[in-house]
Amino acid sequence: MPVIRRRPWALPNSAATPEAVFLDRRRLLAGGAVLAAGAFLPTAAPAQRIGDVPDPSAGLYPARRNPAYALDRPVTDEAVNLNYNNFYEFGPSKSIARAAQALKTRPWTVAIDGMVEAPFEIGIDDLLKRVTLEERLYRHRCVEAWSMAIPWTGFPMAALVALAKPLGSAKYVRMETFKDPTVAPGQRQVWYPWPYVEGLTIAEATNELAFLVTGAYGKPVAKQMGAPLRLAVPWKYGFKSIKSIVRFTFTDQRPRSYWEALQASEYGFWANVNPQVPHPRWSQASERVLGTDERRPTLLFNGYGDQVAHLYQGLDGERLWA
Ligand SMILES: Nc1nc2c(c(=O)[nH]1)N[C@H]1C(S)=C(S)[C@@H](COP(=O)(O)O)O[C@H]1N2
Ligand SMILES: [Mo]
Repeated sequence: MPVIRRRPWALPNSAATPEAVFLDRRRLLAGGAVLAAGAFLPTAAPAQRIGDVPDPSAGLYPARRNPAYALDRPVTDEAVNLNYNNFYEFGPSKSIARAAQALKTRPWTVAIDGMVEAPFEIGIDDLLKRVTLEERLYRHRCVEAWSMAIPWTGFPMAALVALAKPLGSAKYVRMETFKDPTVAPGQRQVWYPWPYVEGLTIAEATNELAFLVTGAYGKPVAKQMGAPLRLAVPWKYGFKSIKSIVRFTFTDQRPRSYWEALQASEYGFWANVNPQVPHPRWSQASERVLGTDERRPTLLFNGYGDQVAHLYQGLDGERLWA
């Protein structure tokens, strides 16, 4: 198996993502491990199996497409999406697809707690029985200035908030990814603030665009893309779209997210896409469209301003864009 090992400082610029560069710097400071940069990757979609058993949700796909969510560009090839991922639990490179196959997605329990009428836990397949799946075509814009367009399958996050029955005093929902260093080698790197955490206001979480993803490309979502349950909030930079969620906590305290804990000066709570507000280390004016040779101008709110701009009225004192 060809595993290419390079020293982080020997990475070609095209492979060294801004986030990875930052982390490599931390790793050097922390004493220097060797980065596995180019792992051997599957090129075809993984079969709809979980270990030795068929995925119990496979029969739910493909779901009916909701035509309200159309694209201004072609859908990104599935093979591109399956082989270029940010999922730091499995390593800091984009080539984590193979490592992510170690994630065990059944049984998978989701906890709903905090400021709710009554906290509960629910298995992913029971949750799938309580909601109606649909397909939506969404743009995805990473803070690193690349983008994809993805046919997600899932259900509106508003449906989960309705099941949770938050108290009137709850203002935010905090989401958490699994934590299991025995399957996720990245989680053995103790200087990262595991588990991965993200948060939204309740108004954001119940906006029609906030989508909980269980599938992509007409089948259960691949592990490297965040199986069995991830978020898609396409008007925000990609790091807000947390993968492999195990907990939703309703709270009146603004959650401190993983990237914010690592580097608050660069990654904040709101992280709405805005081409006119550069990242401290690079421009956000345009984006590299993965799977093409194209660079496209980036759109305000990633093109979703009609649906979400009203959420941010009166918040001018906040750092809304990074
Ligand atoms: N748990 C977890 N969720 C995560 C990440 C991660 O490292 N861990 N990376 C984020 C970032 S930076 C992006 S761009 C998207 C990438 O999703 P994709 O690999 O499906 O394109 O996932 C987001 N969700
Ligand atoms: Mo990202």
